[in-house]
This record gives sequence, C-alpha cells and structure tokens, in this order.
Amino acid sequence: MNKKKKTVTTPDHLKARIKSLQLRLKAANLDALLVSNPVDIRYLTGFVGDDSWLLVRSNSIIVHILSDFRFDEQIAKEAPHAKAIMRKTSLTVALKQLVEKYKLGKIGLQQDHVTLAQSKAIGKELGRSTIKPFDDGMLVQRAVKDKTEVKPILKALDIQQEAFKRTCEYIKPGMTEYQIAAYLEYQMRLLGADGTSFPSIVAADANASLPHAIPGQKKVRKGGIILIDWGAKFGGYCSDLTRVVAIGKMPVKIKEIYQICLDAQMAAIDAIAPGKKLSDIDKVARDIISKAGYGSQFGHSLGHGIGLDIHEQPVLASRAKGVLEPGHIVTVEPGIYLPGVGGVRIEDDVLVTESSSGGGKKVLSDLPKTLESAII
Ligand SMILES: [Mn+2]
Repeated sequence: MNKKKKTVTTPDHLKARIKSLQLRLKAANLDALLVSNPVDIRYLTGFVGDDSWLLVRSNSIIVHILSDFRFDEQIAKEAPHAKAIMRKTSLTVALKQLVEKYKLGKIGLQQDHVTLAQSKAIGKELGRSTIKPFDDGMLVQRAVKDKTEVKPILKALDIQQEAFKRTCEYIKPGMTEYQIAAYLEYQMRLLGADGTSFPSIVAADANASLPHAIPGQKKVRKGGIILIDWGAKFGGYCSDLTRVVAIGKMPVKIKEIYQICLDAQMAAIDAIAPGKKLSDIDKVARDIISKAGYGSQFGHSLGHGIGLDIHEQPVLASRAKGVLEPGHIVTVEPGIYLPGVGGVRIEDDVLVTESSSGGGKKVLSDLPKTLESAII
C-alpha cells in the first residue's frame, strides 16, 4: 500500500485522558502500561476494534496500537494520532520489539484484563521482572465523564425513550415477551442505535419478580403488568432505564409497590449531589422501602455508573465507599419483588453536576413514570 503518513496531533480530550493515566504510571514507577481491555483502548484512543493492544508510555503522549491487517484502515480513521503497528508476528513479539526500541524497563499489565496464559507468554518474551500486574485506576477515571461522553449518552437515551413509546403503542394482549423485546430492539436499531446496552428484559406478570428475567413465550394480558428494562448504545455509550406498565388496569398489589418504589426513587434522586456519600443515597431509597415493609424484597443495590460499559463505577450501594463527584452518571433503580405475584423497578439515569447548577444533578431521562402514565 502506498500510504502517505502525516502527523496528526492527539485530540485534547484524549490527551487529558492519557495524561491522567500517566500520573498513575509515574507514581507506580512504571515506564508504560500495556492496555489490553478493548473498552479502555477505545476510551484512550478512539479505536473501536478488538484483538489489539495499546502501549501507553509514561513520558510520551504518542501511543502505539499493536494490531494487524484487519484493522489497518480502521485505526487510520479512528485513531490517526496513534502509531499503528501492523504486526506479522505474535502480539507478544511485537510488544517486545517496542519495549526494546524505547528501552522500557518496567511495564504494567492491566491486572483485570490479562489472562494467566497471556501473562506467562509476555513474561517469557520480555522477562518476568519486566512486567508487573497493575491496578490501573481506569475504572475510577472512566467514572467521571467529560463533555464528549455526556452527548452520546443523551443520544442513547433519546433513542431508547422513543423506541419505548413506539413499543407501548404496539403492545396488545396476547403478545409474547419475545415479540415485545424484538420490536423494542428493532426500533432502537431503526432509530440509529449501535445496538442494545444489554439483552432487554421484558417480563410479564409473575416473571417481573425476577430482577434479571429473560424474555420468553409468556403472553401479556389485559389487566396484567410488564416490566421492561432496556438500554440503547450510541457511539459506544450505554443508557439504561426500567419502566413497568399495565395493560388497561394495574393490579392493586402492584399499584401499592409501584407507588412505594416511585417515592423511594424520587427521594434518592433528590438526595443526589456532589460530595454525598454513595451509601447514603442507597439508604434514602432503602429506608422508604423498608418502612413500607418491603425491605427484604429490595435485595440489590440502588444503582450503578453507566458509560462505555453498562455497569461502571460508582455503585450506589450500602457497602460502597466514596462520594459522588461532578461528571458521575448513575442509574437510580429501586425495586420491590414479590415471588409469584410480580415486581416493580423504576430506573432513570442521573448526571452529577457542580452543586451551583440545578441542585447538583441533572436527570437525563424524561419518560413519564407516574402511576397514571404506567397504564397503557
Ligand atoms: Mn441498571
């Protein structure tokens, strides 16, 4: 191929991300980090492919992507600032050549994203003393979203909300959970989603008491409920919402727990602000549900971060340490599950902002959730 290489400077938002990682590398006396988690590679470079490694040196903004022919054109397009190495050897040999070229002494490995076999192979090629399993801090770094990350999440929410509205118009008694899930996901693709954030949950009646129900052949019925937990992916970013709807009329028991869940969810959202303890936000919702007598039917944590992964930091849970920071985007999703009867979970996505603006939060989703709006 007759390619002219021109130098492209690293975009500012990627520069900031790489520099933040470099501070941790320097503090740990590492000359470089071998990034093997594809999601982190995307976050640090913009390159979306897989089967590739990224080498970030502690003293240079120039990063290397170790890849192969399949991704040559893609890297040039998505990460033109990166040095792409189209290896003809194994990844480990290609890595060794880079390490020798730059005389790198100590290389960190992403301890949660390297298999034992890979670690052995790298150790054999580079020498055991060269590599070190490293807690890279990428999860904590990625928890705080920059401006370029809020946009695609808002777009993902737009798509999933519109798809939900269309699905509510489509639902008729006698349809299966499968049918409804298929329609919902099809609409998200039509509206421009990369795909779903996770396999959609569509659970009719008693199935709704399973927090992670898998859609099946069960049919929805007039006077019955449907719990839908779904999300769209856009530009790599995930959104995540849950609503419960009833066809025509909501059973009395479900009405009761619906209102309790809604009260708990709105109180927890209200409590969100920078500096607030993660565990305290969980407690606000849990106290309301416990007081109503359903504490033991709310067995999961209140919420989680969303981003390039569907489950990210921070986690809103009783055991969670730490506080909310501006730039966190979390789900708030209390639930009450009654085996054999059904369940309710109401979930929205909330951005933590500087406390001077709008009380320290912005609810990014705006699908109606009153009891009245839940009747379709
Ligand atoms: Mn969720």
